[in-house]
Amino acid sequence: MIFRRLIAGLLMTLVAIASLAQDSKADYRVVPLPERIDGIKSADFRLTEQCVVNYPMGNRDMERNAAMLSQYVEELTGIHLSTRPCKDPKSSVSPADRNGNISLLIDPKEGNDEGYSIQVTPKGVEISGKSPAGVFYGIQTLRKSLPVGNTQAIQLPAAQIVSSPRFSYRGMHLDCVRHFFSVETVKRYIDIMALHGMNRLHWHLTDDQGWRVEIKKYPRLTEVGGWRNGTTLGHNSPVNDGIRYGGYYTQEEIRDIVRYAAERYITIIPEIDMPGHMVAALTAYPELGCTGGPYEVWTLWGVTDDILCVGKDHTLQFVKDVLDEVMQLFPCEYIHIGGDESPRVRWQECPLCQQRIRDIGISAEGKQSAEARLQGWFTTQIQEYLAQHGKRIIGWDELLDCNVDITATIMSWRGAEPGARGANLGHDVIMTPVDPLYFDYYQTSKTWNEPTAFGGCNTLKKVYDFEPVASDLPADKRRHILGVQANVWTEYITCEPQVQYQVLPRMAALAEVQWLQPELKDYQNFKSRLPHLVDIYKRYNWTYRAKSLVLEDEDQPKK
Ligand code: TNX
Repeated sequence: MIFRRLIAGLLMTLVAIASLAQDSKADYRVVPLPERIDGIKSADFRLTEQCVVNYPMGNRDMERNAAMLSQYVEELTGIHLSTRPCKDPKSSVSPADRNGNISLLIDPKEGNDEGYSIQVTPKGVEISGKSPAGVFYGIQTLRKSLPVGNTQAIQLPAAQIVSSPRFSYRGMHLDCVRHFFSVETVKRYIDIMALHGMNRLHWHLTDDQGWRVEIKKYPRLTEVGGWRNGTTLGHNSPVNDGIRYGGYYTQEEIRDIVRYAAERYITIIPEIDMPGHMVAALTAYPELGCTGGPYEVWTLWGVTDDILCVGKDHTLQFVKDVLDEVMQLFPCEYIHIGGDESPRVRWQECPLCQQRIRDIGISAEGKQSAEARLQGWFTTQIQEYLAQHGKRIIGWDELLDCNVDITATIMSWRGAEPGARGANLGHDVIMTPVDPLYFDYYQTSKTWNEPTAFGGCNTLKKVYDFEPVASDLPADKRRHILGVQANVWTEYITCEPQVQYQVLPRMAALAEVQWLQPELKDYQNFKSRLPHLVDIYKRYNWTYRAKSLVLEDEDQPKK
């Protein structure tokens, strides 16, 4: 008996020693899956603390890329890599210097602006891209290929890896109005996006329930509009918690977040929703409404009849003033001006709005009422103003119903059909249909034991299977589909772990929709690669829905 125990103990010790001696191995089959992974018949590259990350001297973006790679490697494996500027790591670093190291390179010959290639040989690792953004995505792939856990050395199999994204717009949205999230939380959301190769954050900053961006010219927007006298309980119940709730981002904080995102090649597109979803602003400045109020920052969810009065020149001036400051804060090409869920009942009764309709000479046409066309006129005014400042607008798909200019980019949310319709008309389009890309919806039909969600059922598989380009969209219209985004409305999402739970791992499925050509997509294969990505989530202490890792009923074809 003792003898058997001794043998068993000895065996276990031997196994432990053997696994210690054996370096852990990287696996390049990450999420999103690179387009090509070609193994090279050669020895592995051995990554240890002796490796240096080379980057081109004088290139600030690449310097940051190198620092981030070093940080990622340390976070996941405990291996510390130092970074080093080189004149040109490809040509002018002596082979001795290049040997045994990782070199980040700009290579104008790379095809896609955001594409990358990774070359691993026993002599070293080279990550190249046409732009620093491409190199960054290569870095993310290398990062995700690493075994998670502290170690001394990692074997990187020799290989040539090449990839580029299918879509140029790869977005996530975050509603910071219905619930307010701290600067740190938003930055972590940006970190999560970066891990998934995404490049646009659509930031919902104003709505009926709060105004969250400091506007110096109109301080009451945040002083008054930033706060509500409670939040409805349950699904829009008559019971209100009566607790004053709110908050806002100062301009300094916004600049800090915009910079943080830009360093991760993520452009933030702010949304200032108009003419509807404006009760917070109306509460602060009641003269902006048709009835003059009084109004109260809304404590319910849904759609209200109180919207901006566009019969008053003052309202247009207000919007332009606000956008002046917003444009200063957000250097991106686009401003999202909302345009959704804008009932026009107040306009029907408002003498000033009716006068406006007569003055500009519009009337009902086809299915569009005069008031619908008034929203089109208002949107065009704002669009032209922004165009004078070199900016373009994005708006929700309701804009298709009110005669807006073709240069407006449409966000298709009420299904995929408006997106196809918009593209056929010649609008650029971003696909973000409720089904399956509303991540505020449940992830399963078995909703017991799930945190309260808006409703619906958008499973991991549904997200994965989403095809953004309608099969009958003519070839010459396909280029109008700029990309894909998932939305996170936060009526029922009150804290950061819940935000993370709603998006993870659905963001992983979305990343493959955004990056992979359809013929490369394979759900079962994706699911086999997912656990490793989840190990990374765990390493960062991010909350995720573990049940989505196992095969669920929802994955099975309907009987
Ligand atoms: C619709 S999507 C909205 C939001 C809600 C969301 C809830 C859109 C343009 N409007 O105001 O928060 O549904 O899922």
